[in-house]
Amino acid sequence: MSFKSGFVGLLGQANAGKSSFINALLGQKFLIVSEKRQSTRYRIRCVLTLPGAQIVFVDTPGLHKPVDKLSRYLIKQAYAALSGLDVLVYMTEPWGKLHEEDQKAFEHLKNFSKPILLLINKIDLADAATLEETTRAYRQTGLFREIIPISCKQEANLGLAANKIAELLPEGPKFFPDEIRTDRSQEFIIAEFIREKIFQLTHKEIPYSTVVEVTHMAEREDGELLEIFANIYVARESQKAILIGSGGKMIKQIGTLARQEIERFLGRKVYLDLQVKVHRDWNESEAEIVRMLDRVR
Ligand SMILES: Nc1nc2c(ncn2[C@@H]2O[C@H](COP(=O)(O)OP(=O)(O)O)[C@@H](O)[C@H]2O)c(=O)[nH]1
Ligand SMILES: [Mg+2]
Repeated sequence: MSFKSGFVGLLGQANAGKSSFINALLGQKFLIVSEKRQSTRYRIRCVLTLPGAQIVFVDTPGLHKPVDKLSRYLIKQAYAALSGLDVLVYMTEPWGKLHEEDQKAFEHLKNFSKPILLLINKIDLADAATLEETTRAYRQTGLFREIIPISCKQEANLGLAANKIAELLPEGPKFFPDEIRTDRSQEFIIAEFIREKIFQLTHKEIPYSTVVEVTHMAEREDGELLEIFANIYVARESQKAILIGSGGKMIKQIGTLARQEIERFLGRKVYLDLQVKVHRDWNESEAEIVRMLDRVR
């Protein structure tokens, strides 16, 4: 049998579980996951190499109603990622009906010429009847080559989903060596873990106003610790005060959780130094948004 390979985009509303799905398939956490909407900001490629196929997943910012300049920019990026894909995976949840926001997204997909596969995630939260209704409602759109119910949480049907995706890929070469699982640097993933903890611990506009940049990573002289220095940029002085917290309590908590996550990822002890800086109104203009998001590579 010939080898198959290609680029597979994940699209769906914010919070459907797109990043969780890729992490679960790769068996290691590369992408941040959050209960809050719109945590994914970057187009990140993750590579799953199977015996007969290589799937290059492209995680995109989720779709949702744009509320400000940053979210408008992110939604534009999600649709821009569609060109150049071989297969599209649309992810939704068992709502029991066709969700209005999905319906709107499907308008954009009508002319998409490549196969689209629907994953109904979080089936651990739905009863059989609701799942059946959901499946029926989405099948009626006529958009999908396959509809697969999955649960990232319970790791249900994940292998099945991966195999179905692989089947839909064109014949092609191995783009990445077997051991490569993401196209992003360690610094990038570490910055993302810090951002994940900010999403977990802060509220309202704070998580959406931060950009994290790892500025320095070096072995400490005694060889025991890896020292990591990072800047957290916010858009206003008031946000800086909240992020630091009274007596530095908040930033300490973010640092502790981030350090643990980074240590799990690298499999070694690290020292993490976080500095909060103000880059005034960075999220107010598209030019500045692009510049700030580009700091992290
Ligand atoms: N109950 C349940 N929760 C899930 C499942 N998959 C993801 N989640 C949760 O849904 C939230 C959003 O997940 P995330 O992967 O960040 O979604 P994304 O915005 O589509 O990338 C997180 O709180 C996840 O833990 C699942 O199969 N079952
Ligand atoms: Mg995500």
